[in-house]
Amino acid sequence: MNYIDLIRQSEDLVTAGMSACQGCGAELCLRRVLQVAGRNTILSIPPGCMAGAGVVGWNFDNGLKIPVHIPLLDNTASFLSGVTNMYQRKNRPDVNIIAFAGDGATADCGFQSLSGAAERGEKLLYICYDNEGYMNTGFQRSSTSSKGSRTSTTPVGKVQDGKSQNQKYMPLIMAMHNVEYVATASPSNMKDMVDKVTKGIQASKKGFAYIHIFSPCPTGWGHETDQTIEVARKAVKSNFFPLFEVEQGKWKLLDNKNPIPVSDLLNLLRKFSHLSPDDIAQIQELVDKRMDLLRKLSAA
Ligand SMILES: Cc1ncc(C[n+]2csc(CCOP(=O)(O)OP(=O)(O)O)c2C)c(N)n1
Ligand code: SF4
Ligand SMILES: [Mg+2]
Repeated sequence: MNYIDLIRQSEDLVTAGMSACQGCGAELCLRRVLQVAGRNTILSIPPGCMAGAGVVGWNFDNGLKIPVHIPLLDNTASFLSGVTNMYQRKNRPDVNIIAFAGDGATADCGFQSLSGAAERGEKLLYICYDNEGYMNTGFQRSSTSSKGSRTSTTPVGKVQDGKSQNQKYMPLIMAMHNVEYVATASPSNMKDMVDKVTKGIQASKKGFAYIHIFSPCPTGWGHETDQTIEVARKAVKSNFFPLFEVEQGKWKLLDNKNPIPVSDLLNLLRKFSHLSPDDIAQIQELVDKRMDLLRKLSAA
């Protein structure tokens, strides 16, 4: 089925009443993931905005139309390892086992259980929605917050100028686990995302699959709620968030030969409004170096 028909015909598995902020990138991506996955799915969402927004269910007011469980912040991948093993034993490989976890739950608190499940080749799809911070608890920095980000724990003032460390680049770390499938995706390139989620689900029948989604957060990043897709698009077009996939060791990179300057993206976000031209030049250099590395890996 082509992309438009798939989205047009598939059921929205999120009930009314979900309370994510207006313009939330993660909410849009969650809906699309579930439209691709369908009803025969078990989802795990650790504490974070997507759990807090009510998708795991509040009273009988809202929730999902499929089984969904909220594990701890640090054990999503090990929790789902048990679930998928149970379904393999019951000879039910048809059930899609999917995690939808924030960057804090993925790159920080849950990193150990994620890395272990990936190395063991557990048959599941782990999706990280990366809004670059602990948004649900008040916009604290995480290890994926970009250098220079203004967050509630890396403020801008006399002592500090936003986050001073570089971002931990999870997609490459996961690719180096040599799992069945790794991809990055963005809501600005929805057809690409839908294709990758489809492939990720197929790969999860054979082993571990990981997708890292760029998830603009208007409330935490400081952009208008109707700019979410524009932010995501500029992140891709500037190579700030490169789109690639690694399928059984085979790399495919969406190469931007003529990227826009990274300042076109940074200027949209109030979390970067304090940056000097020098700071922006440093971020540009980081972005260019990472893209060069990805080009080399995908050419090898
Ligand atoms: C071990 C532990 N520490 C702290 C918390 C409190 N907590 C709940 S949600 C959350 C933020 C999670 O951030 P992330 O995974 O990036 O998801 P987001 O809120 O950004 O969607 C935190 C710190 C917790 N639930 N468990
Ligand atoms: S704080 Fe950000 S990630 Fe969380 S619900 Fe609001 S827009 Fe979405
Ligand atoms: Mg987060």
